[in-house]
Order: sequence, then structure tokens, then C-alpha cells
Amino acid sequence: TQRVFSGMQPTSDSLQLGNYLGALKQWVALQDTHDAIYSVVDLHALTVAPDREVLTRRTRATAAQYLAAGVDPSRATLFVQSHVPQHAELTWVLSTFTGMGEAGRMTQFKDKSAKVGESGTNVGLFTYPVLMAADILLYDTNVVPVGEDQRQHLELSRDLAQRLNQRLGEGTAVVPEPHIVKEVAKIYDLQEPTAKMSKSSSSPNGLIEILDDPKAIAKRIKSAVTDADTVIAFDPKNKAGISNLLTIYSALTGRPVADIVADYEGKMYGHLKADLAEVVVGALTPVREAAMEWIESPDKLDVVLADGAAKATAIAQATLERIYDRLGLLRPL
Ligand code: AQP
Repeated sequence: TQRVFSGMQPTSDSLQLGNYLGALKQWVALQDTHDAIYSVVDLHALTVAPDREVLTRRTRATAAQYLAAGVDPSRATLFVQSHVPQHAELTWVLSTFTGMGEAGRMTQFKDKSAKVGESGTNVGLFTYPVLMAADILLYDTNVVPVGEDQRQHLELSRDLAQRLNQRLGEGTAVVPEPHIVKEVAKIYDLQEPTAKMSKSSSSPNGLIEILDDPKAIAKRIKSAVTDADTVIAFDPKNKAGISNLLTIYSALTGRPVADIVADYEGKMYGHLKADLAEVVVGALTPVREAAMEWIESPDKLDVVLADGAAKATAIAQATLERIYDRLGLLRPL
């Protein structure tokens, strides 16, 4: 069977709808057909210098949301990245295989560092995609379900895998393929529908958070930015706001966008927004409730994570040994 790996950063108490539709839903579907490994990538989150208690809380909350969305620890491996030290170890090796120019071309680094200014940025943010490549290659991953924003990083992971195979011999690394579901590859910010929805968005009103209460969700959808026109049509170029709402509607109901557009012929934006609020609340309420249960039982959650870490470590250690050996690093007796 093919191996799937993916992860999210614990950079917020709640995941947002883009994380859910662009990634998490795919994770849940893929665990039926693949050997699935999902991680809360807390080492990545260090790049934004979180407070101690905040990071701990968000790490558990993120794992809780995976479980609540349907990640099943009896079928998938669920673990916290820092519990498996091989991630940091392979990162060092891969950083020696990564060109400076190559890393410098990563648009996420350029975007994120532009936001905080050059002096506010750190080397970890720069080498972030190398850590991500280590996450993926450690598990001999075949498939990586992500949103469109991660495509370039995945391309780097592929290049690094191929480079390892060239320099250290075939069979050193598996070259991973992206799994990007086109329709939900990019969910946009409700207030700024040309920018992707993001946990760390500057305006919280642009977000739908999994753990939001129904009232907050309805309010944010009602105040979503649309356009001066009145026709409900799918036209991402000229009607970014409405098109984003239609995408969300379609993804959560499983109905084609064209059918939804037909239903709303002659109706007003307000109708669509009110109905969408119901759809979103209906879809997210069970996830929120299940997540809260896990968050309130941290001991139970930690047992699931310990079990996942043990399984992940066994795989990661074997891969790292193979690579160390091929590099010629002297192994201890
Ligand atoms: N708007 C989005 N539409 C579709 N997919 C999305 N993803 C994120 N935003 C959207 C996917 O969710 C996963 C989460 O990855 P991450 O936690 O590493 O962080 P990210 O990609 O940087 O997501 P955020 O929410 O924007 O986090 P912050 O604000 O912390 O940077 C990935 O698979 C991503 O593609």
C-alpha cells in the first residue's frame, strides 16, 4: 500500500476552514485506502516564537481537531513532530543538499518575511521547507495531501529526494507526489477574497474557525465581502467573494457548484449567505463538539499521541539509519 504523510502547524487554537477543506478532509478519506501518517508539526511552529503554554495548548488542540474530523488512530498514525527526534536530524542532512538560491526562491518565506520585515524573520523560517522535506522523506511517503499553497514546498521535497537518489544511490528516498483536490485547493479569506484563508490572518473576521460557535460563524459569513453586482454566479476572477462562498457551499454539501448557482437564480446574496451559514454550522458543529471532548481529556489524548509517536519513530529511525549509512557516517557499535 501507498504511504500518505501530512501535517499542520499548531499556530492557532482553532484550525480554519481552509485547513479543513484543503487538507483534513482529504486526510480522513485517504486513511481508508492508504497507510496514513499525520503529524502536528510543532517544530515548524517554533518559527513564530509562541509562548510556552500557548504552544503546548495548541499542540493538543490541533491533535484534538484531527481526531474530531475523523482521523482514526486505529487506522492512521497520529503523532507530534517533536516526539520523533529524527525529523530534526534528517533536516540537518537535507540542508546540506539544499542550494541557498533554491531555498531563497520559496514564496512562502518571501511572503511571511515580508510581513514581519527582514529583521523580524529567522533562519528557521528560511529552512522551514527543508524541515518539511524531512517530515515527508522520513516515512518514504508516496502521497502528500496539501492545499495549493504548499505545492512549491512539495516540489522542493521531490527535488531533494531525487538528489539523494542521484548522490547516494537509487532507493535512498521515495519521491513524493502531491495530492491536491482542485476544487478546494484554495479557500479564500472572507474579508479579502483574493488572499488565502489563513490561521494567522490579520483580520479574524476573514476566517471561519472549526472551534467557532455557530453565532460567530454566521456573523462572519454574513459580513463576507462580495461585490456591487447582484447576480449569484461562479466567476473567481470578477466575483471572488461570491465564488469563494459557492466553493465552500459545494465542498460541504458535495453538490456541484452549477447546481447551487441554478438554485439561487434570481435570489439575493443575503439568501446565499444565510443558507451557507447553516451549511457551515451543520458541518462544523459535530467536529467542534468532538474536538472539545478531546481537549477536555488531555490524558486520553496524550496516550493516543504516545502510541502514534512509537509507531512513527520505528519507521523514521529505519529511514534515517539507511541514509546515514549511505552518507558514510560512521555508525556506533
Ligand atoms: N486557505 C486554504 N485553502 C486550502 N488549503 C489550505 N491550507 C491552509 N490554508 C488553506 C492547507 O492546510 C494545511 C495546513 O498547513 P499549516 O498548518 O502548515 O499552515 P499553512 O499552510 O501556513 O496554513 P495557515 O492556516 O495559513 O497557517 P499559518 O497562518 O500558521 O501560516 C496545509 O496542507 C495547507 O495547504
